[in-house]
Amino acid sequence: MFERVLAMNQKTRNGRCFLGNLLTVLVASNVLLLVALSAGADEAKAKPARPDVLFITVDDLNDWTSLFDPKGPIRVPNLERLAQRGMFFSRAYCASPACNPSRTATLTGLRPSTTGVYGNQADWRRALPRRKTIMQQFMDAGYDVRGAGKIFHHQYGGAFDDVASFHDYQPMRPQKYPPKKLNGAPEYGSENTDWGVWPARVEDSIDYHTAEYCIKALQRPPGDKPRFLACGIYKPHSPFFSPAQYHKLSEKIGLPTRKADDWNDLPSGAAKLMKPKKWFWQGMMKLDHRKPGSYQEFVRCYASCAAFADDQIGRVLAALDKSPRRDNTIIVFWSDHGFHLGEKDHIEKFALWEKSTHIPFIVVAPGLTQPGSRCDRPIDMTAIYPTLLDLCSLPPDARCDGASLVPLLRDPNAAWDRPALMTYMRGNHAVRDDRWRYIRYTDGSEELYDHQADPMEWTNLASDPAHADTIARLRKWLPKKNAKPVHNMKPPKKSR
Ligand SMILES: [Ca+2]
Ligand SMILES: [Ca+2]
Repeated sequence: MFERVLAMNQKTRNGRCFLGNLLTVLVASNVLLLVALSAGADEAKAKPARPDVLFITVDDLNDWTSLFDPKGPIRVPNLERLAQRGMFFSRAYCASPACNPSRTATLTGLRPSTTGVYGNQADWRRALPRRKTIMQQFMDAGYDVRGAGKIFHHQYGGAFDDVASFHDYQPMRPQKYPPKKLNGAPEYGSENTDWGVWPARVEDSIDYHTAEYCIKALQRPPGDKPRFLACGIYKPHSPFFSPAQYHKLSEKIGLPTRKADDWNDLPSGAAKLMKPKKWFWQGMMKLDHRKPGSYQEFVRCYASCAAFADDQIGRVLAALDKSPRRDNTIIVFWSDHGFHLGEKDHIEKFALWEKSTHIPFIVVAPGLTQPGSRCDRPIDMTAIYPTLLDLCSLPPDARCDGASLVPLLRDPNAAWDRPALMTYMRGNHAVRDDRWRYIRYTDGSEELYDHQADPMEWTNLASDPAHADTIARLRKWLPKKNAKPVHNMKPPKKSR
């Protein structure tokens, strides 16, 4: 056609045909456009496609697992395999040892002390109406963003689920409870404070459906857009229910190591913050006295739930492995906080000690992380937001409280001056470096533990003058601002 038009133009050249000249201009500009387009395609070919992100979060999984120690009592083979694909962080900590403040801090990049989101009922979205979540940053950057399960804190049947953070989101299924408590202890806690074999079929569990959504999303043929997929696994959160096959895996598990008089050296701030929570431990001891073996069964059921969660994550990872985008997918795996199983006479999270704040955290960044690498630098989850922006070449966000981990992903021994920082309720903080845990409560009382000599945090050294310099050094990292607590969301009125 191009030649034909040129010939036509040749014929009419002497007649100064306006139409011919116009056509010549049009054709020439089309040629230029074609050349430009083909150059663009070459450039796109040369430039690697933007990576997908698989963002997996798990609820209340602590460090008593084979991920931290091959001999660890709770077996998590899929997480071990995941760690072999990228970098495992041995000293990763939550931003706060409760679901809502931890998830809000991780997903907005802002600490509880910056936002005032401290408790599980704190209405985070009302307090931060314009703050973009990490998912919204990826939506703005042209990603297809999907998610399922517990990504934000599950409050009042999903009232905190931020639908604006996803193009498509499948909420967590409601918990179905057995007709009566399985632990045979109606006096111990609520129906949520229960443990045992439930449901009979894996297909009837909450997390099976979350994993199914993610598997189907990974099976979709990749479109034009890169993909951000968030997978929120709910177990091992209470109630500690899982199908029978997972209980078999934890039949022989022992009990955590405890020190009988561990509370003797705790300061006033700890006693005030932790005393209301002591009910669970005291209740457990009474229950175990009345019904011997109850405590052991409680621990076994937590471990069974962790094995179940690991299995569901394994199914999602197997689907990724079958996807053509496998080698161009960044994987981030984290737990929202840890969990005490009786250490320090505490059963729950909601504490600034190691067991409630130490979490499993793995990053697989193709082309950056070395398979099977390990980083021992202390970090906390406010790092995820800036790290993902950095890894995917999205614009940095100056408001972020944390720093990008890319230097550590490149070299796990790179210089890293900042410790991990944790906050629980207003004015209570813990600072963790590679050796020490320093806790300061809102009344000014303190704890200091030397993890080199005392990994169980049995001996509080805060009043020992020999460690005054260490405390002064760590104290400098406490937040300067302690934002006022934001309003709690009111519970919906119960329908009759
Ligand atoms: Ca949690
Ligand atoms: Ca002690």
